[in-house]
Amino acid sequence: MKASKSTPALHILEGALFVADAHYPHHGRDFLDLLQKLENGEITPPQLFLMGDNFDLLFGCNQLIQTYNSEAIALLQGLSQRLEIYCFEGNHDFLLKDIFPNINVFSRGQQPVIFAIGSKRVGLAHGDKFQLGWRYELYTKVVRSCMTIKLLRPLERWIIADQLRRLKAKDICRTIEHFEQRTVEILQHYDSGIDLVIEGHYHQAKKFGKYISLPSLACQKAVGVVRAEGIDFVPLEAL
Ligand SMILES: [Mn+2]
Repeated sequence: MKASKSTPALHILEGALFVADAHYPHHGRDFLDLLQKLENGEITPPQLFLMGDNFDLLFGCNQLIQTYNSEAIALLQGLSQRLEIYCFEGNHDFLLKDIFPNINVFSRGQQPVIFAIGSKRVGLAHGDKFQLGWRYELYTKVVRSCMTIKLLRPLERWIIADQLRRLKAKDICRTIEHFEQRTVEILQHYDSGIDLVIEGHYHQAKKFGKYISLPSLACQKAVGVVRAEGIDFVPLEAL
């Protein structure tokens, strides 16, 4: 699917904060700390972009999984009353619209979404949409369905505990070989009028031409901050 050429309606503001792939709580508590700093006014961005997989496992249509993330969920729900928040669902956190009624949530199917930074057209997505093959497509459609999740409810304790154990042990911070070549292929899914593509998912914290792979909060301990119609990678301690 190519990103549409329609005029962008949504603007990304100077100072907007991009947070991706925190994989909370299994790979550090930085996401929770960051939400607390937003809550107490230590950090005051004009907008917050959650680019996916900030929760290591969270989905709607189920109560049990929310109990593992209740602190961060409550903070986000509170923040969303007074801060403009956009959330791009990832492959670890999805079906989030009901959990966060005041956040602008974009499902995988709605991504990429075209925003504007000044005069630039910017495509935003979590990053798990392109270059993955039919098996992943099928898996993702089955798993990200409220009906599937409700049907599996009798097994929820076993499935969730097993998933959490597996995710906790996962090595998520790896440098991808030949990543630049992959970004060329990803960019082919966007129309040529796009000036910039910002994605998470790959945890690379690298820029190749129009393509920006955001830092992972878990791996690089950094976020993206919009400055001068571009995006800078800023270490957490420098925020
Ligand atoms: Mn991901």
